[in-house]
Amino acid sequence: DFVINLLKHPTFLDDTYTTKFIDTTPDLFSFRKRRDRATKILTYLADISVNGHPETAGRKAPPAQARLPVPPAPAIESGAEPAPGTRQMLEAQGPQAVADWMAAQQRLLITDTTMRDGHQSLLATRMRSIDMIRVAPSYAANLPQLFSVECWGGATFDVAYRFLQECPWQRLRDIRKAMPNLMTQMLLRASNGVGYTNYPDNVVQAFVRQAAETGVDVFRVFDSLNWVENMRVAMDAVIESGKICEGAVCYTGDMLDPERSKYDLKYYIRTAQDLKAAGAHVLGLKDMAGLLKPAAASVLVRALKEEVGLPVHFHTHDTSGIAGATILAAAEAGVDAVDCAMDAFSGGTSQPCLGSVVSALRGTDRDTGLDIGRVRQISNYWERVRENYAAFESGLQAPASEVWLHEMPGGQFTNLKAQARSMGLEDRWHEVAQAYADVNRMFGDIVKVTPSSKVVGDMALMMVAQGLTRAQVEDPGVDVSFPDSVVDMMRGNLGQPPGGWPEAIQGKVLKGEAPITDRPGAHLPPVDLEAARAKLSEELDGKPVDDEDLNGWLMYPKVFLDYMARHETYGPVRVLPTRTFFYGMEPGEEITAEIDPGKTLEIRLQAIGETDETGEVKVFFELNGQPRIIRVPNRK
Ligand code: BTN
Ligand code: 3PY
Ligand code: ZN
Repeated sequence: DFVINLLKHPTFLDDTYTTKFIDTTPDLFSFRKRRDRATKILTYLADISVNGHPETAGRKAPPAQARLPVPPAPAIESGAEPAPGTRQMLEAQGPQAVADWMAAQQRLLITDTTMRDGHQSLLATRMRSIDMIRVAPSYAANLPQLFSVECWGGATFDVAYRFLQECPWQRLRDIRKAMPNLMTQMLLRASNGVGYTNYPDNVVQAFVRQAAETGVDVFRVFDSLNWVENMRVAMDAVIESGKICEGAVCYTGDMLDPERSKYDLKYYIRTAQDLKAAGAHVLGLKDMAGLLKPAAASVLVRALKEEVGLPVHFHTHDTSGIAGATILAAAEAGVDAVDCAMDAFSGGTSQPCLGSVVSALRGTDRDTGLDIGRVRQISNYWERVRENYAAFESGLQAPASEVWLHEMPGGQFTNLKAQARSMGLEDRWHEVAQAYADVNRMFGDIVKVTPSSKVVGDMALMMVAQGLTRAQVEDPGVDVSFPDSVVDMMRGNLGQPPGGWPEAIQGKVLKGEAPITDRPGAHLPPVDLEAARAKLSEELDGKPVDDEDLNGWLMYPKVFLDYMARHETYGPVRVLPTRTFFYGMEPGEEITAEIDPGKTLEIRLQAIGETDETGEVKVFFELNGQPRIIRVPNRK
């Protein structure tokens, strides 16, 4: 009876809800499930091979020689545990002990951002999980001295569902498992979670709880207007989870410029003290656009260390080309940890070059203790990986001092450029940059980071597209139809900037409507989580809904449901090599894909047939030696 019931269980009858179930229930009825998932993957391969992938159409293709990247061999005996790292310290002693340990280190601690901000800033966030998970054991074995690996959050969450057809929670779980000695780190947009809008408090709390449970150790929490008041819910939830709460102050403006006195040294010290009072274990100094100059870094880091007393973790972007100097200045001034990206994913709008920082500090009193040879091997792997994402390269060809004009976050740069391209404004990029700067001043000189940066970007694109100047937008006599995101921000729904919104522009945008000035979350009723689970289950034809999926849906309802619908058709395409995922297969080509640990599919595409009168194409495969024919529509 038990077996019959299990077989009739919707999870079995309909194997779309596979990944976690399979991971936690090895071998149960695996024959049927494997076959069905394999058919779905063949359907995906047939479709992409015939029609191409919508995301890479018309874009630069990878070089012909781009191979399946091979990670460096772990420098430990096979089966041996990697050397204990920060993760063991956190597990055994808790977050305060890790913070105290940080502050006591003489060496400069390093966070590797390649798996999150690196590709977010260089490749529009398009890196797939398989390319991360395959190298994670090499990180664990070869670089156990790393402080943490930033590999989750920010824009990676929705992009995984939306464009990569994979589950972000599974990515986190797999990385965590493959890298058991290193702390994982995520970027959390405080009350905006990993989205672009304020969520109800209990949704933020549930999300943090789940992220901690699935595998995040360090939460870098920031608010897009530096409003500490709006960070407490998220910070409290992190503290409650027993993980490390890194409260971040975002750096903007030019601290040593008397003309930008809104964001002066006092402002940063005060905000950092507020973050400490709110319970931060570590202070994040988040320079999302790469605006902090070396001289200012010396002053700021020294003052933060002396007057706040928390360990300081510095994050910057190398858009200007000079951020390496800022890191060295911060190191000299006593910063505790810095973010770098592996060489092949560094520079430009990404983080400064990890190997170069390691080399520059070698033999000094801030020597990082990392093995440069092993860093190079891992970077060589990333170099191969990056080649497969040629379609998503759209960044800077050279350093750009223009960053001090527009102050755009590195993570926004490639995205805004792509948005400009889709509006036919690509060759007017420098006008977009100037408009972005104008909008910032018009809004009162604000912190620009997700989501406030997106609002500024929306407004700038609209002004360039419509040929509107700042003076015209501010002129009460000129009728302007503002983007929805601007209206929402002026209503107070992203919170309050220091000094509030400029009244004239706020009044024009809101047309007399009264804004809120307290916390947006205070106006959002809590979500009944169990009712939400039941509703989602109904949307999914009765499938059981676990906490990870529930949290994904609460954050991104439509994106999540679209992902689930495609998963139903195409199965676990996350197991495909990246080149195959984006370009399909050529006749005669053979690939292997590990569908479950130790169980591989050998797939050969034999031939692609003619399109028949119904518009369908037969694609001929061999799957583990057996012929299989898949019919897909020809949409070309
Ligand atoms: C997306 O861009 O919407 C996500 C990628 C998956 C889209 C699938 S790929 C095969 C099929 N062909 C399309 O044009 N869309 C789907
Ligand atoms: C994000 O929120 O995704 C960022 O990278 C902000 O810097
Ligand atoms: Zn960043």
